[in-house]
Amino acid sequence: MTDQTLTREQLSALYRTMLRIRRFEETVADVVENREISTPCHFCIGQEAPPTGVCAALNDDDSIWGAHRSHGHYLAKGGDMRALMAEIFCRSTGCSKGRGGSMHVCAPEVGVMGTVPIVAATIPIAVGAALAEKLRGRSRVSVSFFGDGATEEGHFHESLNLACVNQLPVIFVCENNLYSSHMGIFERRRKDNIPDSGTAHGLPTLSVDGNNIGLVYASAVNAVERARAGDGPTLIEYRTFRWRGHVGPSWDEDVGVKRKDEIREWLERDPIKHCERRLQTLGVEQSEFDGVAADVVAEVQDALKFARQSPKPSASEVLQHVYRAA
Ligand SMILES: Cc1ncc(C[n+]2csc(CCOP(=O)(O)OP(=O)(O)O)c2C)c(N)n1
Ligand SMILES: [Mg+2]
Repeated sequence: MTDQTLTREQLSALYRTMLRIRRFEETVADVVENREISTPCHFCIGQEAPPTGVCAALNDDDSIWGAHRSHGHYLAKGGDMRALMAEIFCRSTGCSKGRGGSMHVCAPEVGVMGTVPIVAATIPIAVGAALAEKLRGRSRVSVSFFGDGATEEGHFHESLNLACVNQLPVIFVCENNLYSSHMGIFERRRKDNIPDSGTAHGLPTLSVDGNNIGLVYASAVNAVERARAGDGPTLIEYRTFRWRGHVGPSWDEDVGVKRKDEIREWLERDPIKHCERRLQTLGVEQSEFDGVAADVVAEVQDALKFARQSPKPSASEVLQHVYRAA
C-alpha cells in the first residue's frame, strides 16, 4: 500500500481536518484546565489521523460508532463544531441537547450515530447497523471505532465472528494507542498481536502506521470498497499514541503514570507535521499553511463563543430527550 497517490488538494483537505481536531481539542483542554467547565474529556491529540483518514473515505450516509474519545470522529465525519462545543459545555444547543457531554455525541444527519463510553459497547451496534443495511439491500457501510483496550472485551470477538459469518459491510477500526487508561499493552496481553484476532475469525486484517494520514486514507478506501462490493468486513489496526493523559488536559499523565521516553518518540511522529512536510514537497507555501491556521482558529473561537452564550437546559426540561424504562 502506498500514500503517494493523493493529490495536493486531497492531502490539503485531510490536513485541514486534522488541524481542526487538534485546535478544537487544545482549546477545550485549556477551558477544562481553567475550570470553566468540569466535563470529563478524553482527548485524541496526537491521534488525529485515523478519524480523519477513515471518515474521508466515507459518504454522509455511512454510519460511524465510537467510544469515549470521539471528538475527532464527530468533526471528521462532518459534525457541526458549534454543536460539539456546546455539548461539551452541557448547553441545550449541544448535539445531544446538553445531556451527553463529551462522551455521548451524535450527528445523525452526517452519520455520527452515537458514541458510548462503556468500552466496546458500540462494536456490536455497528455490526447491527451493517446487518440492517445488508437486509435492506443498500450499500451503506458502518464503521466501528474503538481502542486497543476494547479488544479485550468479549463483545469485540463476538462482533468480528458475526460480521464475518454474515459478510457484513462493517469496518472495525482499532486505534491502538498502546494504553488502556494507565495500563500499557504488555501489562494486559501476552503478545502485541491485535490483528491476529481478525485472522482467527476469518477477516482480512491489516496493521497500519496510524500517524501517516496517506496510509490511513488508502487503507480505509480499500476496506470501504470491499464492504460496498459485498466482500464483507475488515479489521484495521492503526498504531498511534495519545499525547495527553487518559482523561483530562494534563500532558502524558494518568494516575501518576508517566510515559516520558515513549512520548518523546511519538512527538517526533506528529501526524500533522508529517502531513505538512508532504504538502511542502507538493509545493504548498507557508502562506497557505498560515491561511488554514487562521481559518481554523477563527472557527474554533466562534464555536467557543457560541457555547458560552448558549443556555443550559432548564431544570423543568431536564428529563426530556432522556429514555427511561416505564
Ligand atoms: C466495560 C468498561 N470497562 C471499563 C471501563 C473504564 N474505562 C474507560 S476508558 C478505559 C480504557 C479504554 O482503553 P482503550 O479501549 O484502549 O481506549 P483509549 O482510552 O486508549 O482510547 C477504561 C478501562 C469502561 N468505561 N467500560
Ligand atoms: Mg488505548
